Amino acid sequence: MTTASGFFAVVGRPNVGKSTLVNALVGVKVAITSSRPQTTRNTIRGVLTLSDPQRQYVFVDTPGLHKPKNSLGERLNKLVYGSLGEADAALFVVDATKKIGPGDRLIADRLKESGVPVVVVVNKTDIAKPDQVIDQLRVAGEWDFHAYVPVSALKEKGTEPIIDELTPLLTDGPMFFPADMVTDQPDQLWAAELVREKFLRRLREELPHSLAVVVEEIETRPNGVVAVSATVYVERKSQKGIVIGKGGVLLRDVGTETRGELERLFGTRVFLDLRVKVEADWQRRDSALDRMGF
Ligand SMILES: Nc1nc2c(ncn2[C@@H]2O[C@H](COP(=O)(O)OP(=O)(O)OP(=O)(O)O)[C@@H](O)[C@H]2O)c(=O)[nH]1
Ligand SMILES: [Mg+2]
Repeated sequence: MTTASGFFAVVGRPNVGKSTLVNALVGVKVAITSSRPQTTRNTIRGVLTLSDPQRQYVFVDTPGLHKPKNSLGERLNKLVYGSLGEADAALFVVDATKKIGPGDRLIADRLKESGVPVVVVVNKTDIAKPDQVIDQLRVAGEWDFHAYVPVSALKEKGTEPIIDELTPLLTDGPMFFPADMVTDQPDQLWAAELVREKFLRRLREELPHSLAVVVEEIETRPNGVVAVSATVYVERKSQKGIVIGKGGVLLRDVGTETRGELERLFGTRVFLDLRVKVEADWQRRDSALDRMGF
């Protein structure tokens, strides 16, 4: 029996819905999402395996491309363009409710240079006016890319035509992942992402950018409980109190919510130990970024 597979990089500006789209395409939550720009900080592979004929689509979620303000931003942008090197095609996500601007045009140019086929995904059609969607398709149409698909990633509407566009771009050959695997992200990274997601959804303004979460250990105890120890890093002492919250309420709520999600994932009781530490200006310091795994 022949099988086919392909790697598809999902790129675009911050907050356009790339991670939401990857989750919708895979059918399982494999990437965290939030209304804060620059939620995604690494490449995350989400895998969709279909049968008759057996074929595998590997979607590579990437950080939003933006003008870098620090070392972290520079590293993230490099990571995105690097992901194009191994991609069979790119999904270029644009927000239907925001006019196409210089940020999108820059990405379009880089995609042209890369030579990979590009499917432009016009997202958030559920909240856009029909005229906005038509306008967006017309303006983006000038780039003359491989295909254009309007979708609502949030409502999981319109994703089927994306798959149809990608199928002819698959290459015959072995599948990269077992058929029941939806991501290759290790539990340790996923647990850290879930903690960060809960903070992103609760914190305002600039603080979300200052947060990083590292899970040091996941250990299954003899009684079956999974013990997870994680450190939440902030950049300044003043931020520590905000992250902990009045009387420790914020930290506790984030812990409870993350624990619930991890218990559903692992199918067993979870003990989550969350600590908060200051790592001064970590977003600018290469040594700190190395240590934190960026
Ligand atoms: N209404 C609506 N909201 C959406 C849709 N897709 C994504 N969103 C929302 O847009 C926000 C950003 O979504 P993400 O998927 O985190 O965006 P992203 O492009 O991955 O963002 P970064 O990782 O920061 O680059 C979240 O609040 C999503 O719920 C959509 O189709 N419709
Ligand atoms: Mg994202």
